[in-house]
Amino acid sequence: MGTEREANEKASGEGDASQLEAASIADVSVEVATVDHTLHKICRKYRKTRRKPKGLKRLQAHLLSIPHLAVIITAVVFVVVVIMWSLLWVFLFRRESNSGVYFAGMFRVANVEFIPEYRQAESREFVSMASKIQHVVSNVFKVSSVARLYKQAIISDLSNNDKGGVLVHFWMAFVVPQLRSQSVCEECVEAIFRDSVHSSMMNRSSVGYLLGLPVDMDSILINAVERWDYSSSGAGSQCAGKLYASLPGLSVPLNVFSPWGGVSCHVKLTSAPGSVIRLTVTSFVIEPSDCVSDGLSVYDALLPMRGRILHRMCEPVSSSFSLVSTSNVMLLSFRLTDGNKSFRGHFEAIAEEVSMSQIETHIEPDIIGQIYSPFHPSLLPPQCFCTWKFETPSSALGVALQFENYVLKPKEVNGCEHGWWKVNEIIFCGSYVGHHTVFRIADHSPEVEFRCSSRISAQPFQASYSSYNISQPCPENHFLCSTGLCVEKSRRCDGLDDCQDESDEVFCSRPTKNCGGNSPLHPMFVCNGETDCTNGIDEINCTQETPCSAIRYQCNSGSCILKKNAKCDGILDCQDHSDEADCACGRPSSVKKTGSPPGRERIVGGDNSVEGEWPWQVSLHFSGNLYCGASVLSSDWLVSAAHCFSKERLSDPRYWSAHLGMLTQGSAKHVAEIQRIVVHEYYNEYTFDYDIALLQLKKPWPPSLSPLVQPVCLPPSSHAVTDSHRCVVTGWGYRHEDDKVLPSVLQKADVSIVSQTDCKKSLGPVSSRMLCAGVPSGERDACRGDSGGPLACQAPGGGRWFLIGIVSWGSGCGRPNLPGVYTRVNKFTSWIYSHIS
Ligand code: 4AZ
Repeated sequence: MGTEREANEKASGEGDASQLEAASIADVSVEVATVDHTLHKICRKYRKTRRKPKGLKRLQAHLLSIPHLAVIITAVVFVVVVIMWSLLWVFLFRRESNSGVYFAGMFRVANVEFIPEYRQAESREFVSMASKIQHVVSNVFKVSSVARLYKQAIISDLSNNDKGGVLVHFWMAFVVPQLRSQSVCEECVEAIFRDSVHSSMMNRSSVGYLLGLPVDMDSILINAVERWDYSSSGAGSQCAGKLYASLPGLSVPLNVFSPWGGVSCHVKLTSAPGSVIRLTVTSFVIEPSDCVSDGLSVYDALLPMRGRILHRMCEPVSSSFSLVSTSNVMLLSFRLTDGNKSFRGHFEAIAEEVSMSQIETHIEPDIIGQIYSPFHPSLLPPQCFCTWKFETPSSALGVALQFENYVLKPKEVNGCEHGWWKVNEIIFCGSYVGHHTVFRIADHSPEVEFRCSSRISAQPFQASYSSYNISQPCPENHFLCSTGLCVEKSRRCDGLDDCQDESDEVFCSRPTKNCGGNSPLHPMFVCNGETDCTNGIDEINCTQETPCSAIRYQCNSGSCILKKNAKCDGILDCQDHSDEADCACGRPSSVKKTGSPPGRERIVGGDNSVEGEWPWQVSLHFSGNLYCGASVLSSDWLVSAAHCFSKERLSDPRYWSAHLGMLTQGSAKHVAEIQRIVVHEYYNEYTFDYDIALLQLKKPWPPSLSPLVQPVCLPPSSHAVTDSHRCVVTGWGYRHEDDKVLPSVLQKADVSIVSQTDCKKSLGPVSSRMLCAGVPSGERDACRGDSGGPLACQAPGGGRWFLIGIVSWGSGCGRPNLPGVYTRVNKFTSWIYSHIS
């Protein structure tokens, strides 16, 4: 047991440790030592000992006689075998049966005055206080149920905050036989420490006394950490830095380079109590990698505690942004592999922001002002608070808040994940969306309270406010959308998503085919590839240039044509021919009709597929077991559902493998490792909105796998699926809702697209990013295990297959009038291209 510095010195030799700690503070620049020098020393020593002493020559001749030689060889072999066996036992078997389990923790020692010397781990004051605290922590665990497994506690830092006393940051290590690894779980270790404090609490305060040390029960936090984190800041550290921002607003530069080799590095930032830290990232040059090899994790603590993560950067950053801590400490934990990797930025101490604004709005609704999230434009910290009090000039006028990409919805049973709002005592939850929304408050002097509620830093927001007429929120002849936007009444049921959530396009009567009339033909029939009017006027002039909208095909040149399904249909429609470029997709190899006979139940109500029938189908395995489906988009990208990766271990690409070109489980033509998982930033785990994720393979699959492995075509946003398309859902998921055994052969089931109106009627909260498909009887459907897999549709006449949906959710499987819900892929075309191209 010792302080962090002592532990470092013991492990790496005294000279080495001091060298390592000499890393510059403001400019943490890292160089990896070479072994050349050590090798030269060994060679010189070896040369010196090589000359033989003369008197030994006769003895040598005697020993080299045959009988003696045999005995010597036997003895040497025996000694070597014994040594090898011992080494094997020590390094393999012992290591395999025992493993280290590590924790980082913090607590507050109350009633002790913080002195500035505590900031220096070398100071006498720090060493004395740290050893006292260590003794206390060790004492707790040495008399606990895990005493025999407890190895050591290291006090790494002492800091102070505005609560008074001294905040203790510490590491703990346990050596645990693998069979007993459960006995030192995170909750168990924290409970042991809490119980000790609790049993020594005297009055009603939260402070308990451990060997006379006053510990604040409410401040205790212990998290399990990776061995990597423990050694990065302790014995094995290649780079460590501690920086202190003493003056508010004074910017301290912070640059980290790894020009010559890989580095893991912890940089600790602190500022005066009562302030918070703003870190500005100017640039971060790394390989995009899911933070497995390159990355930066920023913590709202001085040790890498999982519960206190503020932000993770796994991709390069080229445009500057900033983030804010919730107290006066912050930790930057870098992982940088070999190569020219660098971080540039600065940090500063800033005042905590508790804002309260009084805002008066004007009569004219078009006069607007702005409100901003706390610390705007910095990312929102996990804790913040802000109040706005509005006052309109008349009781007939309410307040309208227009957000760019944020929406307020009444709070339901689940907690609020992205902002907690109280508007005149009613609670709303905020979430991020990809469009504008307007939130109207029908009161002339409302009070609006906002609290941050994200687990990690969240996107900032801003809203424009204006007054509006409570009795008539929208101008005359306008329709009020669910997003709060007002659109002209004539735009209702016109086939265009004017409300941005399709609320103007649901509950519409089926449009009439006005083939000969004076009023324009409904856009649903125009240039959808099928002749809806007998006179054919719905399919004329389809390739002539026209103003762009979401339902018109956009050529690479930027110009748009009316033809919705122009992409890869074998006809050159765009003048630049871009509609027929990149069309090596969606064409299965010739299919032998050997699937199971109709009527035999598979998927839910599906049939066996045949080899090469769905060459984009991927089986995604988590820790070796089928977990989800996916579809091939290119030689190194797959697309799947975000909900497959939403929990902690599930988001780690190292646990996943992608099985390609497979018909029967276990017979993949290719198994690929995953480099990176990109989950949509607006994915909502309660509503399953934005349920889409991209997976990048470590290596592209070999072209020789074609045609058994092939991409599916990505639909442009204009893509229209009509009743004459054939849509098929495929996967290795369950064949019945309560089945226990998965099928081994890939299943396929033909389903029909269900209208958004009918789907909302049967399933309720179906967003415009979702699409429903099934059959009225429910006999054909996707189920658990199919998630993330494709719903592919083919135009009549044997065109290419497009990825129209991704299996997302449903109410059970195969139930009548409850279709399956899929992610509506054409809403994500540009999001997908922004990542994969
Ligand atoms: C699931 O749990 C799931 N019937 C997938 C699809 C459907 C239901 C559940 C649709 O992965």
